[in-house]
Amino acid sequence: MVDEKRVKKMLQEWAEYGQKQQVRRLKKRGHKEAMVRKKDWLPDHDADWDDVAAPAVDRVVPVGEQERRKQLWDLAARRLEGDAGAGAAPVEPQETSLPTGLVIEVSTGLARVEVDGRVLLCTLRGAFSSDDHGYTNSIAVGDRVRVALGGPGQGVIESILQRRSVLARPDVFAAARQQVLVANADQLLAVASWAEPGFWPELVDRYLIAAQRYGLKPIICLNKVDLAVDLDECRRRLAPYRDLGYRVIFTSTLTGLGVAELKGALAGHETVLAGLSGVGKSSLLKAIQPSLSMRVAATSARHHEGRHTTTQSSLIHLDEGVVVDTPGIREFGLSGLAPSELCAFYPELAGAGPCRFPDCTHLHEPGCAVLAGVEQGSISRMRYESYRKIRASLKS
Ligand SMILES: Nc1nc2c(ncn2[C@@H]2O[C@H](COP(=O)(O)OP(=O)(O)OP(=O)(O)O)[C@@H](O)[C@H]2O)c(=O)[nH]1
Ligand SMILES: [Mg+2]
Ligand SMILES: [Zn+2]
Repeated sequence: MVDEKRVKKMLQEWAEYGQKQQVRRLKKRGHKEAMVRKKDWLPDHDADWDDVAAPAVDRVVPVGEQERRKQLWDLAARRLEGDAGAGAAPVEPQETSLPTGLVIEVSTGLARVEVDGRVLLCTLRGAFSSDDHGYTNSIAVGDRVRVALGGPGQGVIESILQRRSVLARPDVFAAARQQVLVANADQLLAVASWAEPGFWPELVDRYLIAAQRYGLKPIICLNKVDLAVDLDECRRRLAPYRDLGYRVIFTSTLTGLGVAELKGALAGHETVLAGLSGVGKSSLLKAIQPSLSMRVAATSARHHEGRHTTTQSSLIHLDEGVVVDTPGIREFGLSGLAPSELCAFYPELAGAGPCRFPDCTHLHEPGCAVLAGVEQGSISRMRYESYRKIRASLKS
């Protein structure tokens, strides 16, 4: 039996601990502290603890986040139930002798870490400061960490192993700094759908650019091809990507088309799934591996409500390979990119030949080889239009 009181107390202590650490860190940086609401991480909002003065770490949470946290808590409680009695002995934080774990989910100050096949709810050793590495968060999904085992189902992250890659985006609350979304991935699967929501080349291009900047191998997946007149219609639309050498996989979770090919592409890799809400990322994972318990939007009309089914990045094991299902996000990957640098990420534009002006923006100049290429049809108008839109969105 799970001891509700004990779990509640534990989570409360952790939340308080996390806040104190944050206060200390901010004080160090000389921040003025703002009063905040009670931590909404706490499972019980009526929990009687003081509304202490603490910095505003308690941020506005996205739609569905409350529910997700509740689920996380329920899960934590269930895990504790399962692990109760295992009586894991505390281990001395002797760095190298500590077991290594894989971070599968992160929430403010807490992480779920897989260690030897068990999932532990872990706090972060206070010594971690995000000041040390320039990111606003210390740990991310996909991180390999050393964990000191605590009570049943609990642990403390003592250190983070070196990352082979980082996928980041500007922090929503501190635009000058970056937030690590996923650590250690090697592939990025840009998932789009033919319809509901319709194919959006600009977003695919943003993902391709992000993949290149962060050293991930890009793959494009066009899902819901069952909604197209025929497959040729889809092939024609995506031809510019295939011509550039990108791998494009056409799928339908309804007909099963392309699911085996996608499964093969994910095997042996750690892949970040990126795509608008509703394109079918979770559905594809379920099609690849029916045993997964993914949350899938109930109806295909769901995306019109702007509600996200997947609200936070989480790491999922496939029989072969690992994927990180990210919520429908589009901001990542382009921070710090200057407008003049964008062209380099469009090989067909960069290689169009010399323009009359060496600093040509390829937007309006006379004697522009890119504009000429678009007119002649040697450069895809779809790609060029997305170049214009993305360029307009970049800060010079
Ligand atoms: N017609 C059609 N519908 C699909 C296909 N794949 C998924 N859907 C539907 O699309 C809707 C959204 O699917 P999800 O898998 O929840 O989408 P998601 O990308 O995970 O969305 P978020 O979690 O919000 O980012 C669901 O109603 C699915 O049933 C497909 O191949 N064809
Ligand atoms: Mg999803
Ligand atoms: Zn030009």
